[in-house]
Amino acid sequence: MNVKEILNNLEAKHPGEKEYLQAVHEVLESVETIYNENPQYEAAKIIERIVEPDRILTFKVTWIDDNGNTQVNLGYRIQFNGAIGPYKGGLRFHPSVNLSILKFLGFEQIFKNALTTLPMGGGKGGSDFDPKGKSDKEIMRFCQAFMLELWSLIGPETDVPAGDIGVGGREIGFLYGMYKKLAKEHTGVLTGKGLNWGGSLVRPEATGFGNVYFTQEMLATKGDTLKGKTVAISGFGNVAWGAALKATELGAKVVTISGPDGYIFDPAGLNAEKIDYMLELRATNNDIVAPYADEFPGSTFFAGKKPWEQKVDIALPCATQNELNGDDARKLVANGCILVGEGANMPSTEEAIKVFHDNKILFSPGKASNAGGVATSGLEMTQNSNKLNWTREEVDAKLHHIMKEIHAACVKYGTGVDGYVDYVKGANIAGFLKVADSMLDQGII
Ligand code: NDP
Ligand code: 2IT
Repeated sequence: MNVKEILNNLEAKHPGEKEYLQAVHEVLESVETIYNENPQYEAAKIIERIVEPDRILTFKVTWIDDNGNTQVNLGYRIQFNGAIGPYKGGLRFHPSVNLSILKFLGFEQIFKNALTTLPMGGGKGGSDFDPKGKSDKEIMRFCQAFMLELWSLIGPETDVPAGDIGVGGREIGFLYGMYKKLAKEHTGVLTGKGLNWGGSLVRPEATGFGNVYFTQEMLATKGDTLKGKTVAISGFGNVAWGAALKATELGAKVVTISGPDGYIFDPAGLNAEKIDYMLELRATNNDIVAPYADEFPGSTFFAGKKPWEQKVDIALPCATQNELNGDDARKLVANGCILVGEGANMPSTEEAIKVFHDNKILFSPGKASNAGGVATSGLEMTQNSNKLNWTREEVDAKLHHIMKEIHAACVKYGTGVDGYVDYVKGANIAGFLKVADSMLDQGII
């Protein structure tokens, strides 16, 4: 069957799963030529097998809130593809979570993890639980109830979850505590752990740092650097924080952050104090950035707007999927933006990516430029199995090296005849080849 037929069948089989179909469409479009040139993939039905998860686990999570009321949420873990290592990927707690969103994230994770050079398969999970406004005790009870269902399905050599939207160090702590109580062992079953009990230095910063290291590599292909560049960042969570820290350290001026309520424009640029404040805002569990404007005079809050309307050199979308559409992309390009580096997963719509490619600006897809998070999770797994801790410098150097390797892989498979690098194509082909060839080696299973 050719790629178009496979896609049509998939659309018929999973109608309405729009994020999942969007992610699959992008990858299959990139690998179509390679697939057509290598009949062994069609013979082993590699694409039909790679687009469907190995298994999807769904469960009910019941817990008691602070008022004594019973609450019911849905929990999921998708073990998508284990060809190159244990299933690996984050958990997302957000009211929007559904099967389509987790399938898109799990599918992307397969290729992202393959690009890291480390042995990790692809997985994702989460719940429609809304952390907004919840007390610490409620978060703890929910995490414990979630792990009560999940624990028997995961393990350090089987499936290793981590954080994503709504799941950070606090949640990983509560999840780990319950896993340990049930399994009666300390293992590297989760990553993003606290430093005192098996976590890795640099993991909290890793996704944002990696995104900026990848940005540096892209700029270097044009003989350029971050110094003096104006940067728009969206989001104000874990990834946005790490990206703001590293970009600022390297001499760029970060002029925006955003939340679901709107965005902040701060022409003076973020500094250490403002970046710390960003963390405080996030920790309130309220998901609003508006208070920043009162705290730091000279900055302005634009309610209900996105940062992409500002004139900047570089845009780093670090919030959520499909947050940057065709109109936003046209505004960025018209204002002279030279680079868009995705920190979030699939933040740009297909139309936006087309605008970036048509205008030949530097554009990196999340599966390449945000891979530093899961790569450092992989480094945490290695430290756990060796029962040792690396220094900050050691982890950071390994992360930096991995981001350079991912960039090189994108350039290898994505450079066109005119020299323009299509990083989407490069990342998808490099990731696909590693996973597809591993599947061939292991037979029809
Ligand atoms: P966080 O929970 O720390 O922060 C994300 C926050 O952004 C959410 O609370 C959300 O608020 C907010 N947000 C949602 N929509 C918008 C919007 N349109 N504009 C601005 N803010 C918005 O999550 P992370 O920083 O961990 O994740 C951010 C992105 O990075 C996600 O796409 C994630 O999949 C990706 N990622 C994360 C990695 C990690 O290691 N944490 C690794 C690689 C990728 P609300 O809840 O109100 O919607
Ligand atoms: O999207 C991602 O790569 C993550 N949320 C991190 C996954 C991980 O296992 O560290």
